[in-house]
Amino acid sequence: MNKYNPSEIEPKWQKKWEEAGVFHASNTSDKPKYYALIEFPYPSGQGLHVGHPRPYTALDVVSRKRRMEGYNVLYPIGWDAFGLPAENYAIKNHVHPEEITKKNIARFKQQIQSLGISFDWSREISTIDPKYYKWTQWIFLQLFKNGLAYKKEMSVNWCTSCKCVLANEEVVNGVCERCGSEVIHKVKSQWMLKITAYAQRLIDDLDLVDYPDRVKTQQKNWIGRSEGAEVDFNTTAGDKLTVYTTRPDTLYGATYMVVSPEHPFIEKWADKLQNLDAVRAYQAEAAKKSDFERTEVAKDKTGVRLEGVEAINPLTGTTIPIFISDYVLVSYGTGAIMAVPAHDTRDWEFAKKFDLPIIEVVKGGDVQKEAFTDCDTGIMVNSGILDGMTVEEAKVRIKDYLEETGIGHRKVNYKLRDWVFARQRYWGEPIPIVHCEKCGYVPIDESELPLVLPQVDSYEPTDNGESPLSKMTDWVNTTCPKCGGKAMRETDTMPQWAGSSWYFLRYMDPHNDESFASKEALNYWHQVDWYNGGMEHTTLHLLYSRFWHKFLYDIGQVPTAEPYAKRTSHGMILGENGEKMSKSRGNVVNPDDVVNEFGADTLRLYEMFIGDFEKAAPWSNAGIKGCRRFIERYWNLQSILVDGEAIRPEMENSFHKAIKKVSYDIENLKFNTAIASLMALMNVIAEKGSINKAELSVFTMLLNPFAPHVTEEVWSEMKLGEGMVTEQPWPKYDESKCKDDVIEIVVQVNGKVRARLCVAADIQKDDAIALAKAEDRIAAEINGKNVVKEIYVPGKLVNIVVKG
Ligand code: ANZ
Ligand code: ZN
Repeated sequence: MNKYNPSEIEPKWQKKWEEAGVFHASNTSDKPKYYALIEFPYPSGQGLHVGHPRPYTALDVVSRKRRMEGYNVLYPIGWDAFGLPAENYAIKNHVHPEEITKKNIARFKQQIQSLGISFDWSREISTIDPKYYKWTQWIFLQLFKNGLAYKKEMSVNWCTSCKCVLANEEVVNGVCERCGSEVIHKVKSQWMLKITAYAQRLIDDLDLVDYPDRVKTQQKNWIGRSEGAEVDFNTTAGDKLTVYTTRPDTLYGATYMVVSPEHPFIEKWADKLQNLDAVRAYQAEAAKKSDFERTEVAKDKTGVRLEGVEAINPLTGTTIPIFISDYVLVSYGTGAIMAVPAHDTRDWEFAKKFDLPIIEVVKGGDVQKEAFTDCDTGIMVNSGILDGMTVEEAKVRIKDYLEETGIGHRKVNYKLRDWVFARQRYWGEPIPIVHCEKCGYVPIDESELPLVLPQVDSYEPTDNGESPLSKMTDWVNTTCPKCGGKAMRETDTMPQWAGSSWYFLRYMDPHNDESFASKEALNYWHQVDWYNGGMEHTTLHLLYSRFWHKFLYDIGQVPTAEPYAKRTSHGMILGENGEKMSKSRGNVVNPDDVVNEFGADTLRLYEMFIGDFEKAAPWSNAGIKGCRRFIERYWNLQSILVDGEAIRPEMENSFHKAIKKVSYDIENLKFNTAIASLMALMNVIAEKGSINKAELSVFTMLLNPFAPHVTEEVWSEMKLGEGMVTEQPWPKYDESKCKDDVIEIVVQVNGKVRARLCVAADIQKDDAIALAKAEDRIAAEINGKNVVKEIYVPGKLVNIVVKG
C-alpha cells in the first residue's frame, strides 16, 4: 500500500471523470432528472474564497448521491461576469475590463476544478459572452414589447463615488453597498422594469415552493403589502390632494397634511405660495438625503408649512395646514399623507415641534404625552359615525363610507418599487433600444441580436453621469428601425442583476443559437429542483429571477410559474477569530493553500463537517487536521482488508445504521452529522480490527460524495467492483437491521419513575423485570412490600405495582 498522496491521486481522478464524461447531463435520458444549482460566482480579482466551496460541496454531495440513486443529474456552473468591481479595477489599473474578467475566470475555473466538484463543464456559461447576452437582450425586448420595460424621469439613488445610479437594494444604511460612499438623489431618465406588476404573485406563489421560512418572510417584508385606503382632501387651491393611509379609521384625528418635497403640487401651486423661497430651500436640502435617512424614526423632524394653501378634512370640515417634510417619501403611496399625531409616532413628533393639535380618536393612551400606536383593540372616540366602534369595525365602516360618498376607496399598496434597470457604466449588456425623434423608443430588430458591446478606449464614467458609450458617436448614431430616420442608441447598460435573472434556463441548453433554450430542454428539465445560495440574495437576485421567470411563463416560454422548487441557504465561513474573513483583518484562508497542504478531499470534508450548514462557522486549523486524519484512517483500511462477500453479522447493525443516517442527513442539510456517523463507524471497524470487501465497499460509497478522489482510488486499488464509485448504486439499508442494540427503558414503581436502565433492544419481559428489580434504587423501594403486578411495555418501561 502506498502512502496517501492527494496531490497525485486528485488530479488523476479529475482527469478520468472528465474523459469519461460521467458528470455530463443528458437532455434525452430515460432516467428521472434532477437539477441542482448553486449561485454562479462573480469572478472577482481576489480569486476563490474558502466560503465558495461550502455551497458547491454541499450540492455536490447531493448531486453525487442522486447520480448513484439513478438520476440524470444536471449540476452546472458558469460566470456572472459583468459588473462594477471588474470595471473599477480596470479603470484603476488601465486594463480593459474584458481582459481582467477573462483572467479572473481562468483563475476561478482552475481553482474550482481542483476541488473535484461534479460540475458539468460542457455546459459552462458566461454572462459576458455575446452568445449568452444575446438572450438577456432578447428577454429585455420581450419585456419592452409587453409594456414591462419603460423609461421614466425619476429621482434615483446616485452614488457620488461610483458616479452611478443604484437600485434601492444596493443602498444599505444610506451608503453605496459596493463602495460605502454617500448616496444622494438625482433626477434622471431611467429604464425601469415593472416588477411591481408581479408583486402579488411573488407573494402568493411562495406557497408553491419549498423555501426556508426566513427566506419567505424576508421576501414578503420586502414586497411589503399593506391594505388601506386612498382619501381625497379638498384644498383651497382647488386641487384634490390624495393620500394613502392604512388607518382611514383615524380620519377624524387628521389635524394636518404632509406632502413629500418632490410632490408635483408644489410646482403647481408655486404662484400661490407666500413662502416659496423657504419651500425651495427645503426641497434642495431634502434632495441630498437618502430614503433611509429621511424615514429614520429617531431623526429630528423638519419641514416647512405651505403658506397660502390649506386642506379641508373631509369628515370634520375643519381647515388644516399642509407641510412639506422629508419624512414623507415621493415614491410610496401617493407621496402625501394625512397626519394623525395622536396615533402615529412620526406625526406626533412633528406636531409637537410645530405645535399642531393632537386629537385622540382611539381611547387607551395619553396622547398628549406620546403617540398611542398600539391601539388595534381600542375603542373609537371623537369620531362622529365611528364613535364606540372597535378599530377593526371602524376600518370596515369608514372604507364603506368613503366609497359610498366618493371621498375615497379601498387600496392595496406595496413597498416594492419598480426595478431601475440601467447603469451609466460601460461593463454591462447594451440595452437594445434606439431613440428616434419621430417614433420614440424603438426596439432593434431581434435578428440583429446580440447588440455587441463595442470596444472603447476609455471606460471611465463621465462626470455628467452619462455612460462612457455616449462618447462613441459612431456607435450611438444609427437609423430608426421603424422609419429609417436618424436615431440614437441607448447608451446606458443593463445592471449586474440582468444576466443572473435567467441563467439557470440557459444551462438546460447552453449552446442553442435559435432560442435561449429549446422547448424540449425546458420541458425536460422543467424547473430547478434544489437551489442553494446566500441569504444576501433573498431580496435581490432571488426576487428578480422569480419575476423574470414568471414573465417568461406568462408569454409561454417556460413550463412552470416558479423557477426553483426548493431553496436553501448556507452560513458564512468566518476567520479563526470568529470575524468575517477580510484582507484588513489578516484572517483570510486561501483554498489553494488548503488543497496543496491537505488535499481537496480534506477541504471538502472539512467544509461539510465545520458545523450546521445553515449557520456561520469559524475556520479551524485543528478541525482541518482532524479531517485529514480521518481520511488517512480510511486510506489505511486497505491494510486490514479481509475477504468477504457480505457484511459480517456482527457488523450489520453498525453499517445499516450508518447507511440510514448518512442518507437521511444529506437530504436534510445535516452534512456534519452524516460525517460524524461515518467517524463513529470507523471506530467500530477499528475495534473489530478488520474490514471485509463488502464492508469497505459500502463505506467507500457512503464517503464518496464527500471525499470523491480518495474513495475512487481505494475502490480501484482494492478492486471493490466494476467501474467507478460514481457509477455504483447508492447503498440500501434494511430497517430491521437498524434497530439500536441497546435501548433505555424507564422503571416505575406504582407509576412513578424511579430509575432508567440500559438493556438489550430485544430483551424479553421476564428478563426486563428481573433486571429492574435488581437495580439498587428499585430493590430498596420494593423491599418488604407486596408486589401485586408487573408490567412491561416493550422498548419503553417496566412498572412494578406494590402494596403495603
Ligand atoms: C394615517 C395614519 C394614522 C397612518 C396612523 C399610520 C398610523 P405602511 O403600513 O408601511 O403601508 N404613509 C403613507 N404614504 C407615505 C409616504 N409616502 N411616506 C411616508 N409615510 C407614508 O404605512 C402606511 C402609513 O404610512 C400610512 O398610514 C401613512 O400614515 C404613512 F395612526 O395614515 B398613515
Ligand atoms: Zn423613427
